[in-house]
Amino acid sequence: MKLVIGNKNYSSWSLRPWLLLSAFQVEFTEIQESLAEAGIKERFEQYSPSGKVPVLVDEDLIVWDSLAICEYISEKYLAGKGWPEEINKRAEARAICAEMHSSFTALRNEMPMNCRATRQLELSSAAKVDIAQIDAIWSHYTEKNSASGPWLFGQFSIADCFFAPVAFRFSTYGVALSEAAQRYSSRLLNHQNVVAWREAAQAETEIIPKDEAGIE
Ligand SMILES: N[C@@H](CCC(=O)N[C@@H](CS)C(=O)NCC(=O)O)C(=O)O
Repeated sequence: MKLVIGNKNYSSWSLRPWLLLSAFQVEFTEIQESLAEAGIKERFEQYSPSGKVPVLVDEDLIVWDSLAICEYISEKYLAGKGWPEEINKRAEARAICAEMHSSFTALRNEMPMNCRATRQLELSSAAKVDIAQIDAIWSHYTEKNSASGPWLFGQFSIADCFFAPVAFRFSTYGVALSEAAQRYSSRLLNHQNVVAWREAAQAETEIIPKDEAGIE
């Protein structure tokens, strides 16, 4: 099975399925395509009609879009363990992943994932609302599910994979969080596979100017 990803420093969507596969020790081959070099459309379309990464290639099956990829990995390789076991938790986990997938646009636009950088930014009020909402999600679910483990739904799940790129963003731009959200963010950033991703991102040299926001 192959997972096609972009630059680790910048590709927030790629991190999600990469982290799921890595954390659950599912064997896969990583193919990296540059988001900086010319010809993205042609290069990416050799893997999927979406012309975007990530893409999962499993024999003759092609799955694109990070959420669909994580769902497939969970069903095919994890016997559903990518999601919480209990139905209500599973519904909540899906809700916050869907929200992360479709919303928080101001945060996404103003704070591009840039793992290796430390930056200062003037944020819009819309981005501040997004940050407060994510802080509330992290605080609420870690507290509610703390009896079964330290992650959003106790055990590590797709929900944690979906918020790992946000933890990188908060770290890069020095975002102040509540105590509970900061504790969760630090835990996520210290997850061994997240550390491995950041180390690989730091070793990359390509620069994507539009994703270099803020001042050092
Ligand atoms: N909704 C998609 C978004 C994928 C996406 O936008 N990927 C970016 C890289 S992080 C990309 O391939 N950009 C290339 C382009 O848009 O030309 C997902 O969840 O996988």
